[in-house]
Amino acid sequence: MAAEAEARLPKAAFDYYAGGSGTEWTLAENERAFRRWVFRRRVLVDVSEVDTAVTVLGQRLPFPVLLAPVALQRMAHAEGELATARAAAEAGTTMILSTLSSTTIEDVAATGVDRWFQLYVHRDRGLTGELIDRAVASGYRALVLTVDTPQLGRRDRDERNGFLPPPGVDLAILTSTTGGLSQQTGAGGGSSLFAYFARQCDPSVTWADVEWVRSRAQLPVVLKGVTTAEDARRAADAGVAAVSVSNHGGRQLDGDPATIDALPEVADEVGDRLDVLVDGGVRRGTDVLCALALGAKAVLIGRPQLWGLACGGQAGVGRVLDLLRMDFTLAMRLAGVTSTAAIGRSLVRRAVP
Ligand code: FNR
Ligand code: LAC
Repeated sequence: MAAEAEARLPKAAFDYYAGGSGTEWTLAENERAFRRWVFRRRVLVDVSEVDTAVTVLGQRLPFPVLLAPVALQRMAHAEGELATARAAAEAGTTMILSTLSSTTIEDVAATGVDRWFQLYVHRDRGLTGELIDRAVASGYRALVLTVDTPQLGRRDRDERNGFLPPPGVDLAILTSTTGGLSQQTGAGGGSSLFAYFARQCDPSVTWADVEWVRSRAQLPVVLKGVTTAEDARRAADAGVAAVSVSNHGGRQLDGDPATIDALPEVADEVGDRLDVLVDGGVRRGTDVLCALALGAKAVLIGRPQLWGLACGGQAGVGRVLDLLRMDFTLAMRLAGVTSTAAIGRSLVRRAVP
């Protein structure tokens, strides 16, 4: 699907979606690392019925895949985030809407999808507080604070392309207040998003702000971008409801480990205190199975939803979710596990190099 999406999309849009930071080592490593884990499957288990459901933040999901926050989806398809939201609703899963989305908080809420809101703290705290209030008023169930992005990673593809969304697509939630991306041109012709982030988003965010977000929202807070036991413990102590082990799809610190390799230390540290999620490089049902075996409650997918969206709008995103669900069910059967609760560390081991 990635190849078909590449053929359909303008180069600058595809490069923004597909690309990573620096040498793109972490980007590639996220997918590659799954191949370094192998299964210890069991045999002669009655797998005629398998239960793929999980509970995340107290809510039952039919299978353990959520849609990661992904900015600017209207570059992939005219319906953008609305198509994604409708597909998520149909599949019964949760969509996490990005602060930098190309559709408003309220329009996505109107689809009725189960929804969380991803927050980028802006330098203007009044504006940031208003974003939180809008999400709360529109029925978003959780706030996802992304903590791996004090500044945007340097993405050479976007710099070279002078990345700017096409006319008519911009930061729908923020154009009226910050001017959005179209106001960022002129300064050297690099990535408009890099420039926006540097000007508008706040690199001084600390643990104290986690408490501010939590008290302002009165919603469960999810920290997205934790990769160490130390920060996971701190997150649990700060009272967050969940963390996502994430390196932002290899778009931030190049040299970050693959998230599937960082997952065990986080899950070991706090898996009994909060919901541990993981995102980065999940492409197959077997990747989902591996993530659950290493301690994740569920996974988030980023780029696969974009490829589905570019190839077929709502139906395309729906197809991606269907394929993952079928593939995960198959993987459970072939591994000899009948419920997600029974998936544990003994199901995997490191492959012999
Ligand atoms: C992202 N991601 C992201 N994360 C976030 O917290 N806020 C955002 O606005 C975005 N925007 C965004 C745009 C694009 C084009 C991509 C590819 C990613 C990161 C995303 O939520 C997730 O962490 C990764 O995409 C997961 O990796 P995979 O599934 O893409 O390999
Ligand atoms: C990105 C930002 C928007 O990764 O999170 O492009």
